[in-house]
Amino acid sequence: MNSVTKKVLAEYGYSADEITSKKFGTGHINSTYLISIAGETDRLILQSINQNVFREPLIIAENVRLVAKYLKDHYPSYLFVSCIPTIRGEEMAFVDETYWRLTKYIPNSIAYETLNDPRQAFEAAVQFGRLSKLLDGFETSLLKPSIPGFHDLNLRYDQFKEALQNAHAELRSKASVQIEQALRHSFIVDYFNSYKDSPEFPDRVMHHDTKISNMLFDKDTNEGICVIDLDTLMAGKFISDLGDMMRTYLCPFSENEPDTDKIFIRQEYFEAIIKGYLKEMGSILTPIEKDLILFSGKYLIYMQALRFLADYLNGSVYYPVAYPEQNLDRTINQFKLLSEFFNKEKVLQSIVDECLSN
Ligand code: ADP
Ligand code: GN1
Ligand code: MG
Repeated sequence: MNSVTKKVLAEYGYSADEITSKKFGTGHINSTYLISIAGETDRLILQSINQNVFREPLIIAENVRLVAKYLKDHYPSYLFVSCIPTIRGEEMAFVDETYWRLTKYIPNSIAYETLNDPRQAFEAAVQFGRLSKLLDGFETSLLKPSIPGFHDLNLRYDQFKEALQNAHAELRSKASVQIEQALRHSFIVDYFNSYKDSPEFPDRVMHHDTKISNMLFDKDTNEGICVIDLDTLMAGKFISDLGDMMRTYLCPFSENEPDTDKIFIRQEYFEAIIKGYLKEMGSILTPIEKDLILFSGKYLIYMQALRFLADYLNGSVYYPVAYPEQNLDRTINQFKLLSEFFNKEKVLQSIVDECLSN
């Protein structure tokens, strides 16, 4: 174990000779370690917070603390993975200029990278929907944005335009087709703006990162256990969570797949997402929100394409890349997914209508 993790665990009262740690998970943002303690069966998850992304990590800690308290008071049996306090009672440990958090490792759990059964999509949609539903009575304005404007499509579009202006000519030229696609789809931003201030399109508590690796499943029964990765738990529109599920569950291959022939929409997964999400959220979504169910997929896929493209044009400073063109390949992947989504729009809307009428 390296000396920093030793120092961090000392903040939680553990001495170096009783712990072993190993790197864990595949997230883009934070570093995660699985910690075992000699003589104990319960294990722990230790994570350093990426401060280039989260400028004020204590905002995350405070948001999670407020939500954990609300859930404990109102729904005591709900499993919510909150931070274990340090021996000084702090939500996060601050060691060598970095914030760390410790949580319980959920035993017998597994997180998947891709889905191979629509039931996984259903379970995940139920779990993410349940979180927002249980927090329907929570005052959303108490939560501070851990990343300001995180899912604001206007901001993401402006950031893309800025990246375009500042990009090296070579990157601009390599991405010329995708830049044109990004500009051509700006009607998605306009469509969002025509609804964004409607009182029937309220802010709700959103997870904001509903990809399948942020859900824990029971290894034996494959039932959803709980959601994890609460860094972006904050106020937002319901299209964020529902849309990111569509973005990441519908295609059998992830955003990292460079072969666009493999990118297509699995209708049965779409139906599973809608059924699972409506099972929880169906009773509280407003009529306008229900009208925007299909739009949520377009919104999120387009936003992620803009984010990958902007990062490519910026020289890949945000998303880690395994090779120089990876963010361009991810952009190409997301635009292919978006075009598949538009191609299937009618049949997808009919699935939504049918689910809403049941
Ligand atoms: P990142 O922000 O880097 O995506 P996550 O919080 O999603 O970090 O954690 C990365 C991975 O670690 C998850 O996909 C999951 O496999 C595992 N993990 C995280 N927290 C837990 C936990 N409490 N119990 C079990 N596994 C966990
Ligand atoms: C990042 O942390 P991770 O890998 O779950 C990103 C998401 C993107 C996702 C794309 C804070 O999520 O918004 O959708 O990558 N998180 C942040 O894979 O930017
Ligand atoms: Mg994650």
